[in-house]
Amino acid sequence: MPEWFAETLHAEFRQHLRIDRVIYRCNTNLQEILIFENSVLGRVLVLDGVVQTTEADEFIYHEMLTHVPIIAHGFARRVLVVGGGDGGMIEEALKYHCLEQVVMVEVDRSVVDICKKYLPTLSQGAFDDPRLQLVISDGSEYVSKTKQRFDVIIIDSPDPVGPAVNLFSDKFYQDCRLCLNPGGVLVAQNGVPFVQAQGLRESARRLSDHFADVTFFRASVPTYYGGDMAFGWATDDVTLRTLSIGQLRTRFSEENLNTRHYSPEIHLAAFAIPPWVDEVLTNK
Ligand code: AG3
Repeated sequence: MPEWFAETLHAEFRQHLRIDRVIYRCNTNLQEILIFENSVLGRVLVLDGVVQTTEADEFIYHEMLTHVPIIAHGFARRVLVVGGGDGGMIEEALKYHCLEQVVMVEVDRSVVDICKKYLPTLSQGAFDDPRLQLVISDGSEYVSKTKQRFDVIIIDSPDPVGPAVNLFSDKFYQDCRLCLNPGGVLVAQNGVPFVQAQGLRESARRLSDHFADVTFFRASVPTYYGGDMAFGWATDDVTLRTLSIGQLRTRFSEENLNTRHYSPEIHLAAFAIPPWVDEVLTNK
């Protein structure tokens, strides 16, 4: 009998993934880590019973949360990644030669060590890039204390259950706002609206208290089941999401990026929000 992994994130609406081989399993002092192999998804990273990423579809999520804000910003030099211990986000961000520094703040050192070893295709050596500064700390504590300033902040958090709730709080968004250079932009994973509408509504309300322009953009990531995922977008510079397709194409081709999901057309389309999601946002 094959063994199955049942995701427990949504009590009434589950997904089951077949475990072809367990690669690694442990409890750190912060969470339970499981890595297993599935013949369709490749290696799957699970934290506290929730799928975080898989070798097969990680590129969609990581490309969208890096290239959309960095291309929209246009001249980012300093990027902060909160979370992202698997290294998928820094791998995408460090593709930009113009980036001088990427600071990654991950709360659990074991996630970094284990992912480097068992999921190397995610980071592809990015942990060795001299432009990376890795900080092992709670992200909310880091942004409340640091004197460093950033052009782009990427919040690559788990869902707002357990320790990650801090990364969705009003105080955290306010501190992030203070860490942004003028013209800076914050993006954040905000769950799947069809199954997590309440969380989306709360994030929209909290972000709107601190930023002039708040919206969401979308991508469909198969293992974050239930429909499109929403990514929070918050900035004081309203022009960042009014770039024309021509401007996006120019910036994209200048960078010579090798992407599988992101394109200038996908970038523009991602900001089209269906009315039922818009309703969640306007009834905040
Ligand atoms: N962090 C986002 C996981 C979200 C899963 N949630 C869900 N299915 N609603 C992923 C970390 C990848 N670097």
